[in-house]
Parts: sequence; C-alpha cells; structure tokens
Amino acid sequence: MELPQIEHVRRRRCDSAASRPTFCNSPTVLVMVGLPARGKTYISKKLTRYLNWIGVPTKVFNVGQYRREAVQTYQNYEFFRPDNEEAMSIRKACASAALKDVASYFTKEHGQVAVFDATNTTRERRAVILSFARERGYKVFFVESICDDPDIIAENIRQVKIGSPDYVDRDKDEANQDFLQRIEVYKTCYVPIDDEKDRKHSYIKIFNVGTRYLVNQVQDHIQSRIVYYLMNIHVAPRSIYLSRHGESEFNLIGRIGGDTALSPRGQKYASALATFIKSQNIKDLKVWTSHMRRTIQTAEALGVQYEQWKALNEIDAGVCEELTYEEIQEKFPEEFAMRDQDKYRYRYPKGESYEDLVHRLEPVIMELERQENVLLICHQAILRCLLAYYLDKPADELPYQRCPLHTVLKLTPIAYGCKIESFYLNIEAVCTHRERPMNVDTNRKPEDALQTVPDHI
Ligand code: BKS
Ligand code: F6P
Repeated sequence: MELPQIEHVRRRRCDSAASRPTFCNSPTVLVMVGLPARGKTYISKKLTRYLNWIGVPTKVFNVGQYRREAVQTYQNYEFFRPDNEEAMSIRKACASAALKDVASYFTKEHGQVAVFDATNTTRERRAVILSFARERGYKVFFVESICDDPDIIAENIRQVKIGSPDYVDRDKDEANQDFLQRIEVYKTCYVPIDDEKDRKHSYIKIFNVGTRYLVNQVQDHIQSRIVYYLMNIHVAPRSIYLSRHGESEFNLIGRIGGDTALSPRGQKYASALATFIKSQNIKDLKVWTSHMRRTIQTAEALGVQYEQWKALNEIDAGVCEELTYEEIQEKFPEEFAMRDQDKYRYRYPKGESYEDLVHRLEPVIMELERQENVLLICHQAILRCLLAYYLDKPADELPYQRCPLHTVLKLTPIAYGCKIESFYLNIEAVCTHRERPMNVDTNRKPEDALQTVPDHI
C-alpha cells in the first residue's frame, strides 16, 4: 500500500524539521558571545535589570554558576582547554542543564527573555542553542562583545575576576596569571560571529565597550529596545545624586500633590543641599528638576544652571490631588482600599499609577545612562521608581521604599551593581511615608472586594 506510506513519510519529514513557528510574542533567548573578561556578565545583569524594570520578565542563566556547582574546586585554566575531554563533557552538560532551565522559565514562570550568559565562542555551541530554540519556537538574539584593549581587560579582571568564587584564598597575582591563561586557551577555539555565514541570524556585535556596533537582522520591538539600550550605556566612573525637594507647604499639612512652595524648613534644606553638593567637589555636575515649584525652588539655592523635566513631575493623584490620606479614605473608601491591594498597578481616577510613572521615566533613565555626574531633585514616588531601577527592586516592593525628605542618596556603579550612600542633612522634616498595611490580602483581586452577595442567592 503506497498511500499510507507517503502519508507516513510526509509526517516524518515535518517532525524531523522539528521547528515551531515564532510569533511576535514568542520568548527570546539572548545569547552572550565573547572571550572571558569582555563584560558579558556585566551586560547580562544590567540588561536584565532594565528589562525587568520596564515590565519584561527576564532572567540570567549563567553557565559558570552551573559549572561551579558541578565542579566545586576549580584548580586552574587547564580545565578550559578544548582537548580536556572530561572537563568538556562536564561543560557541555552544564550548558544543557542551563538550557533546560531556560525552557522551564518560559513555560512555568512566564518568562519573556532569558539571557544565556556563557562564552558561546564556538559555532558548534551556538548551533546547539539555535536548534534548541528552533524546536521550541523561541527567538534568538546574539550579543557579542569584542574587545582588544588590554587596559580595559585588565580592569575587568581586577574588578570582577580576582574576587570570583574560582579564586577564593588564592594569591592575587597567581589568580590574574591563571585568568590570562584561561583567556588564551579560549582564543584557540574562538570563532566570532561571521557577518557572511551568520547573516540570517539576529545579532549585535559591540566593539571596545561600545565605541562601534554592528547590528544585524533585528526581529522585533524588544530586540530593538535591547539594541537601543546597549547603544546608550557606558562604563565611565560617575555618581548619580538623588534627592526629593525640600519640605513643601503641603507636606507640612499632610496633603498630597499640588504645586506649593517650600516651607521654611524646606528652604533651609535647599541651602544645606547647596553646601553638601559643594563639599562633594563633583566634576561637571548637571542638575535636573521637575516642572514643580518645590523642586525648582530647591535647585535655585544651588546657584547653578539646571534643567527642568516634565517627566520628573510627581505622580498625578487625579481626583485625590490636594487631599490628605484621611480625606481620601473618607471620600473614596473603595479607591483607598484598592490602592493598598496593588499599589504598583493602582491608577488614581483621572490620574496615574506607579506603573505609568515607570513608562514616563524610561527616557529619563536612558538619558541618565548616557550622562556622567547628575543631581536629580524630584519627588517621593518618582524617586522610588528611579531607585527601583538602580537597586533592582521588584514591582511589589517599589512603591513602599523609604525615601525620606531632606536626605541625599548617592549612587555609584561598582562591578555588577550600584553602591548606595545616604546623607541625612540634619534639617527636620515631616514624614510622608505611608506603611504597607499589614492586614491586606495582596492575592485578592480588586473585583473580589465588591462581591458581597454570595453566588447561590
Ligand atoms: C567590570 N566591562 O567590553 Cl555596551 C569592568 N570589560 C568592566 N570589555 C566591565 C564589566 C565589569 C563592561 C564592558 C566591557 C567590560 C571588558 C568590555 C562593556 C561592554 C559593552 C558595553 C558596555 C560595557
Ligand atoms: O506626600 C508627598 C507625595 O509626594 C505626594 O505628592 C504623592 O501623591 C505621594 O507622596 C506619593 O507617595 P505614595 O505613593 O506613598 O502615596
């Protein structure tokens, strides 16, 4: 019988191709490529923090961590020699285990982007990832970091490699030598992404810490956001100073929003801020305020040029503007209760939510990535959103972070994260922080609150 056989063959051909279509909303595997000490982990972590902040669930899968779990005592660079068969099979197994976890992150944890942080320096290793993704309908975007500046590489090794778990209790020079040899061993089999052979794949090649880029086959909106972000970041040392305005007349009487002037203590803070900033001797400091009187008045005391950003204006509380929390509770009890249930997503009637603020602040964050030293004079809710970006705080914690008045926060990038220092300038002010109520069931949906009649009636 011929016909069924043909059917059979057709099915098999379809199965063996084993590819699923990708959709606009298919998840993405972001694959780092590059020799050791080229900033792959730095890019992975920073990009992941950004994507999570803009609301795209993202997670890093670092194959080095899997390797350290499998082989607990690292001896030396010989482990990474391509002819070390035993080590090679462990390394392959670690990469597969990480890929398996990527798949379960997408299917079980609603992940959207997985950053696959490994060297991925051979075509063979990249082919494994490509077929893994093709079988499951995931998109792949390669991020290759190419860097031949010995000073930058040395600085990378100094900052993030010598202190790595591979070298605990090892002499610094010895660790440095071993790491340099590890790089040499990788160079023997490194095949960069090929502009001809890989022309159908999606990738960005970054040369020397972002002095030049080559972008190929961007497939979607998220990939273009990633490219845009990577084209704006830099690694020059700098600090970002964050402050709220001085205490305002409305702060003093517990009213939210409005556009009032500073209280006498708020004025004192403005002068104290000027003294503090002078004492920091900051090179080429830029000062940014919102369009509101209280931040502009605070900046005026500094006696320097400043720039006003509408995007830095305080959250618009809509119908609740200029009320006290007690008045809101009285006039709009359901609204007040709903805000406590999901403060991040709750939008004031005719106003904004914290989630709205994050979207409004995205261009501010992008410009901050481009800048060096900046002082931002802004507002409580705005400061919480900016801080969440720098400190990698999840959405549910974001609206409850403590950002007291008359306090400067100094953020300084270090290695993979941010150092934070807090300076209370010793001018008294009211407290405007409202605690997360303890008895709120955050799993309850807002519509449940209105359902007072049992279903069976
Ligand atoms: C500590 N880092 O290209 Cl768009 C010190 N090191 C330096 N080569 C780094 C990371 C942690 C960051 C980058 C980089 C590097 C060596 C590098 C980097 C790469 C691309 C971009 C920005 C930064
Ligand atoms: O109370 C000062 C203030 O900046 C208000 O203008 C604003 O509505 C409020 O803080 C934001 O804080 P929360 O989100 O905790 O109400």
